[in-house]
Amino acid sequence: MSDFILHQYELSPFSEKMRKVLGVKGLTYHSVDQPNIAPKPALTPLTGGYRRIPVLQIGAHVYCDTALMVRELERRFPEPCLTPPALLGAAEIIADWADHRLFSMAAMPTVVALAEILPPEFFEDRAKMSPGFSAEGAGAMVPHFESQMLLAMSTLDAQLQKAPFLLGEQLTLADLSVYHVVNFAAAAPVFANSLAARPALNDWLEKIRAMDSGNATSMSQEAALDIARAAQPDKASPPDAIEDAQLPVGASLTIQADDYGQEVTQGEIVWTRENEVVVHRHDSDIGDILVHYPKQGYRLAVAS
Ligand SMILES: N[C@@H](CCC(=O)N[C@@H](CS)C(=O)NCC(=O)O)C(=O)O
Repeated sequence: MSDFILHQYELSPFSEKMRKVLGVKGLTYHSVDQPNIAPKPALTPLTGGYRRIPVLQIGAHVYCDTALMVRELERRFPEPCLTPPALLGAAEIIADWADHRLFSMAAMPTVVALAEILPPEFFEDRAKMSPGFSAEGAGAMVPHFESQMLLAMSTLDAQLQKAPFLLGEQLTLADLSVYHVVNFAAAAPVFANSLAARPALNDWLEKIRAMDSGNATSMSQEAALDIARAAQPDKASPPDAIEDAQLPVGASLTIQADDYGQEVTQGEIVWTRENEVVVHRHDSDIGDILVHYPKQGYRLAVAS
């Protein structure tokens, strides 16, 4: 029986990134369906506020942000390795570009194209979530993002004419991070047409679509919360924990994404790595939880 619980929803591109990472690793996991708009009453007791998807739960440990989840899975399951050490820095830089910049180009035109299958409150929810996004003005923002995304697709296609994967002969984190965005964007006719005209990009997309997505069994929200209630988090720091003078152990910390979905998690710092911070929180319903965040992409404020 697997210990991994992925809180996700089917249409979520970042969940698709994680499903493919779990597939590369050949892992079995539980999948818990969460809503695609706030509120998320069976998710936020685990995270303390963070509402983005996916979230990885392992007992009473909760991992926010796919960048951190990927590192955690590589650490726990080094074989098969998703990204060889010699390509890791380059792959993480491309992943950061894809998860933020490329995703921001693709998201608006794609959700506008998908409007009919989305809940009526979707645009209002995203307007609250993203500074600069207005529910009424969504349509007007489409042409600019569309043209930016088409340029990016052209660059990706040019690269993939030269090598089967973005960093050469083998699949890495760079591919899966770009893949989840292009795969989602393909739902918009303008991007589907662009793919049809770019065989190298299209073949690469189909190749990754055909790859394994791990072995998922569905789990109810309540069962996942029960697992958190029954588990005790492990507060021991790992061998590569560091002393970060800016983030002293025991201090009260607030954590907030620096882009969109800025709900705050607050807790006491338990340990930190170079690019990870772990806080302890007590939830009145589910008890003690350790929430893990990457440092990159998050505003960290210690209470003075
Ligand atoms: N940087 C985050 C981004 C996650 C993200 O933007 N997820 C989208 C869904 S794919 C989201 O949470 N949208 C709002 C929602 O689903 O409520 C990560 O890598 O996990």
